[in-house]
Amino acid sequence: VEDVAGETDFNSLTQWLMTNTKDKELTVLMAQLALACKATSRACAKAGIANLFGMYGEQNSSGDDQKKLDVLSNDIFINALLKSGSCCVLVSEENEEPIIVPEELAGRFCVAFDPLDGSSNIDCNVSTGTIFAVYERLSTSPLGTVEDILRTGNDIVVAGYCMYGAATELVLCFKQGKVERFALDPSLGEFIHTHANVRFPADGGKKIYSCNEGNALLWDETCKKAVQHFKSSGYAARYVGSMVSDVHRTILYGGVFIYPADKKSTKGKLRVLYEGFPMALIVESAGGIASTGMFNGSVQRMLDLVPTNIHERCPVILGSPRDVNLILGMYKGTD
Ligand code: AHM
Ligand code: MG
Repeated sequence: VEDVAGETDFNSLTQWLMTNTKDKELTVLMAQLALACKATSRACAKAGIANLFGMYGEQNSSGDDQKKLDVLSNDIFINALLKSGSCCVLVSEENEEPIIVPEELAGRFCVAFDPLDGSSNIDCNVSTGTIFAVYERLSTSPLGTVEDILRTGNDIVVAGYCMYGAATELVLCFKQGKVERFALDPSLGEFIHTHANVRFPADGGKKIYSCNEGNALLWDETCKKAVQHFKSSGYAARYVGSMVSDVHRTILYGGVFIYPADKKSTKGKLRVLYEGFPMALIVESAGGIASTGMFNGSVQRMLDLVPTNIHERCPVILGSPRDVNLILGMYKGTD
């Protein structure tokens, strides 16, 4: 039968998960994560009408002021993950302490997540996103422990992000797998598989550098030099200020995203467990590079870090090999 509008030839996320994941507990977990993304997408879309813009009135684990949507999306993710029966430890940007799931609800997986990243963009209706990393627990005790999640990024089972933009998009990457894109069809309420095996443009793609250049005076000399190089080589500057959007564009168009350490924030701003690691796994799986740049005396592959604190930060340099290697070469003194 001819598919006139191209609207009957599609696969849902549910179909994709059940076909590609043999692990039932993980499939249920992923379905609950997708449900939480849909609920968060709906909350963002109706925020102006439902009086969900603005401050909640408390500070989160890092002393950041919490917005109403930060709190709501955090509740959505925690409830969905607890209900999955698949999790034993949850780490959220919005909770100072890890959540150890009670035995009667507990399963094999640990999830670190930032429920609504890009908080500064919430109230002006610019894109935000959710970022998450799933680990399988190591311990055999009745309850999960924080050690089950304080592990290198190489142990991640699934990494993903959901972007609440002009369209809501879920991007998933299973360990040693490919990067897959799903778009939310709001009328169906379903994520539809739109792109398989997403890869960086082969030639490095568009010449784009993405960073908060307002901090440039605080950067180290190499970072300043690298950005100066991009500017004098015809690169365009693009910076949304939401990591999900900036990384999504970097993967699809090419270029480089940088959030370096600086004189004030000596470990950078972004968090290892629920910002750096999941994005690093997705970027590497799409053929890119994710590094810390010079950090604690050496240039490190991001996924090799071993966090000792659930809210630990690290500098981030990620993107197409063409551009990331140029910066890393400068750090290593070869350029
Ligand atoms: P948040 O978790 O408080 O939202 O902060 C993380 C966000 C990232 O999405 C983004 O890459 C970065 O902070 C932007 O920071 P800045 O406003 O300093 O440029
Ligand atoms: Mg964040």
